[in-house]
Amino acid sequence: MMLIQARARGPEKARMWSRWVSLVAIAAVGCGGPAYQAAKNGTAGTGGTAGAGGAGGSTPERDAAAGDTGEPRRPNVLVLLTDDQRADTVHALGNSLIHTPTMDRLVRAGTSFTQASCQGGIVGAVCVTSRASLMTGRTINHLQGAGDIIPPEHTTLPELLRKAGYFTFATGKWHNDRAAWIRSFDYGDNIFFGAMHFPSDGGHEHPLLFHFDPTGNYPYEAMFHGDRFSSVMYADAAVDFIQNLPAGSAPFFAYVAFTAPHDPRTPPPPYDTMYDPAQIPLPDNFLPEHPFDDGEIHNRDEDLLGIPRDPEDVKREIAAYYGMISEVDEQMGRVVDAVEARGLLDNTVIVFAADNGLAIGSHGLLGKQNVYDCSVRVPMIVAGPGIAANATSDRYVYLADVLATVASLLGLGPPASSEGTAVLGAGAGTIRSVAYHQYAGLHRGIRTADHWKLIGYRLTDGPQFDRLQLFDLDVDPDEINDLSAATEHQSKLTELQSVLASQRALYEDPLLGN
Ligand SMILES: [Ca+2]
Repeated sequence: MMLIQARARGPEKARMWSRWVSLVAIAAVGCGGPAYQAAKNGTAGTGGTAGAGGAGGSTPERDAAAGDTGEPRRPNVLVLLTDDQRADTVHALGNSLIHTPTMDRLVRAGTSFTQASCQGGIVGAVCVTSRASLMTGRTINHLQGAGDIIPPEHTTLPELLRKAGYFTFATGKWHNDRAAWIRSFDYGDNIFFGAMHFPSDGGHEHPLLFHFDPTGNYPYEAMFHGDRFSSVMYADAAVDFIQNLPAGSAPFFAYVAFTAPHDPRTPPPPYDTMYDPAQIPLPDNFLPEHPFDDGEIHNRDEDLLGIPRDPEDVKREIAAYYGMISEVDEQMGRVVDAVEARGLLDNTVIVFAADNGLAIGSHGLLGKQNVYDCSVRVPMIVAGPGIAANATSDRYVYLADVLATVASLLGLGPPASSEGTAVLGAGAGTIRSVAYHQYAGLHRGIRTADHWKLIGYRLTDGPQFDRLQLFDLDVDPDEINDLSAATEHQSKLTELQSVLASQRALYEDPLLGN
């Protein structure tokens, strides 16, 4: 049901510009920080304040260099986040079927982390946990609850940058509490506070959004239905923000959180017919149903198709999913182009990632409520000044590492609450050799440096795992052949059970058992 009519495009844009200018003025009075003063005065930031993390923050030299001397200054940061995008859906990273020219451009421009992942989910809404982890750099069991609320003591990346003099902007999905959004961002537009664009709420075609509210109240009555596809609404807001940046303003942090390719998978033309379901191959690990009840066989995501899965239905879902990805790729491209058009591309760090993957036919599953690679691995590319171009890394990087990595690239110290590892820049640390994943109270998994994977399923109330799966990812990257019962692999199984126990202890799994 359309609750509120979409607003006209022209007046909306004019209103945005006036709000942005007003906000800069309000913020300048309220904070007096160099970013706001610089934005207000139309000059680059000077004076400087220490970064929130102290070490590595602004220095007089750095800030002097940020003046009108033509010298390089601290880079802008653009985060492009997609929703439920599997790691294997980028053309330049090996998917010959899919069309992703913008993601491919980022692959060529930066470093792709081909084994990046979220750590999993506390509840079915995996997005909540993964986004809280991305924003705060905290590991899965060190969030508040499932991450629904990001408490003030968990400093977010935009909070860190705000304190370092950045002007922070957001558009798109925020699946955590509004107070954390308000703490994090100076400005935003076409803001979606929610989980997904339910068809009954207008779907992707008419997403329920907010304009920026300087009072921070965001009353229900202010919500409006967008009149363009969700990705277009978010790209429009980001492009407008970038195009209207005052000349010489403070560096910006822009968080563009698309809701595609999350279902409902309803790509608009021409993306709705871009992929012919008849030409879509089933994934190698397709199954009509999961080999056993993993405790999560029925939930909203899994019930989108009946069991057993009909191969033709799965092909149609994948075709629509790919259409959604190509559509959001085009909108991402508009944002990158806007940065380039302002002459800022050479001094902007771009992070592209997704919050989690999706099974969509793999293993007989459709959703992300599991710890198979299809669901925990995500695309992650970082491009920008000083970052190796057209490079790949197969290290086990988490979304929780993004905060420390961006801070490292900017010469900032991460906040004390961050637990991630910087994987690029001057502050880069040693990247872990084991990746740990968990889902709710049910699934626990590890991937090891020698490319083995162990998953434990806790399907009863006892402390022990009721079922194990062992995969040799070198020869079986699709996790098809469970070797846990193979006689020749019992020593490996025992070894990995010990590693899994150590990882559960390291990340303080609240369900510690075996
Ligand atoms: Ca998601």
